[in-house]
Amino acid sequence: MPAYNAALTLERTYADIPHDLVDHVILVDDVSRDQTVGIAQRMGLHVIVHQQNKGYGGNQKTCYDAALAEGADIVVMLHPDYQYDATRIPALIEPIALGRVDLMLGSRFLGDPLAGGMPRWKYVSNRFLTGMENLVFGQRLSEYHTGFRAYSRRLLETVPYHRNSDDFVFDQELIAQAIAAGFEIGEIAVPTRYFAEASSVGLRRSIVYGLSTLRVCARYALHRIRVRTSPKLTPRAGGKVDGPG
Ligand SMILES: Nc1nc2c(ncn2[C@@H]2O[C@H](COP(=O)(O)OP(=O)(O)OP(=O)(O)O)[C@@H](O)[C@H]2O)c(=O)[nH]1
Ligand SMILES: [Mg+2]
Repeated sequence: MPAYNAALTLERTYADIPHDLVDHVILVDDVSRDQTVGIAQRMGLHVIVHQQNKGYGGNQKTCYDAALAEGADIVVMLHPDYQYDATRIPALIEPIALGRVDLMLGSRFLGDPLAGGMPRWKYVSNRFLTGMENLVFGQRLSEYHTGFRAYSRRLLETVPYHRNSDDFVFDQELIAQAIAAGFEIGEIAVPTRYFAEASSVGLRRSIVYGLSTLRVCARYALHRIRVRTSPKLTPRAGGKVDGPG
């Protein structure tokens, strides 16, 4: 769980995690200004505290490093803001456990995001960016912008996620890396939940995020047609050697 000011929602989020299936829960705190760390420690989570605010992507880098160091076979990324339904973790990870795909996305767009309270402007921009990404990446996914994902160990060992942005676009860069490395992606439907504590990203940051996402698409396209090879999209040396299935 990449956490930033999650004190009001952390306990609820954690309570929904199926603990018979999930062996280990890591929370990385990105210098929250509230009681996130204290609450997480009291709950007995594996807590890592950043000394400096690194941003959402920087937070995930620490999360995945720690998860791999703990020996995780499958890593689930879950926002601690109770926006995503953690009871869906078994369905989310099943295709990875069965070896069918290496990346799973919990998609709000397979349901009714507007009914779940997604603001209309976010709905429209999500739709637009998802359409562009499908076109460029050659996929048919219903959304790329979810904060509920699962990765196989071999995916995280293969893609050079440390090279990614420390900001929100990290999520899009990781998907581009997965596709460039030839990994299969699957999705399941998850309910949309919007409420005050679950959403802090306003118009300005969303515009930056949208433009950065388009840049990820452009970089991917140039890489694919070999006009400009991108180190970000080149699998790590010493990573997976046998090629994705
Ligand atoms: N590290 C870090 N994390 C942040 C920051 N701002 C938000 N986050 C985290 O990023 C995640 C997404 O931010 P949210 O505010 O939930 O975004 P949202 O408004 O729900 O986004 P949408 O689902 O697109 O509406 C949450 O888990 C936050 O805790 C930040 O400045 N630094
Ligand atoms: Mg949120």
